[in-house]
Amino acid sequence: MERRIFLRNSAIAAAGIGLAGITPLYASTPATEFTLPALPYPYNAYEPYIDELTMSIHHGKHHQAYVDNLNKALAEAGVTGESLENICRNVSRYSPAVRNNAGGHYNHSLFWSVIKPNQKLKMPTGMLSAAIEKDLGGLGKLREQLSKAAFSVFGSGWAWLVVNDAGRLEVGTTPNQDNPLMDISEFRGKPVLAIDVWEHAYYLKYQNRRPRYIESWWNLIDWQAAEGHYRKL
Ligand code: MN3
Repeated sequence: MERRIFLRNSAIAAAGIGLAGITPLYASTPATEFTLPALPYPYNAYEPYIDELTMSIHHGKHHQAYVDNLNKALAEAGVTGESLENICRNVSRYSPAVRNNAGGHYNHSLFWSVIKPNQKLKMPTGMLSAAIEKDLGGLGKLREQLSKAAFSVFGSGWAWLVVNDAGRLEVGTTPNQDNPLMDISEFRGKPVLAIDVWEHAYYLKYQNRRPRYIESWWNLIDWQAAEGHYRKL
């Protein structure tokens, strides 16, 4: 086994990430039909940071619609057996419907995978922690940069922590349901963390107070899962 993959798998096993919940590997498997990933916790478990009704509509309606519309758009294009990651990487070859819905499915899957209720671990550890120190100047700086990026998205979109082509952590944003894997994206890299700043992600509880939602989101970050994504890269 390649050393990098071995280290990653060991880390995932050590962190207890695996069969339960959303694994970091969901997006690299070729699929004939995409399905909505189940959340590992009930919708009300993310209270008080994200309310039950928002979780239920966001996951059960919005994300489900991206999955359904992606399957429909791929069927219309006669595409089958591609992984979600590959579709994103080569998205310029596909229709706008594939771009919007593959992005929607990928982005939300990643978003759910890095939040967890009753988070005991309040900061990154291991390789991710070291990289945050080295590339961004520490957790405080990451928090500042990513919060600012999330706040700055005009209209609907996402803010990200990624590993860029130079192998360094970088913070940036994408509009709509674009993501940093996409060949059409100005901001490129492999995602480690993602925050959804579409109004549907926070409006029921926070209304126009996007900064309050962003602050709350930091309480839910699953740093073990984020490190799983980081090691996988
Ligand atoms: Mn959303």
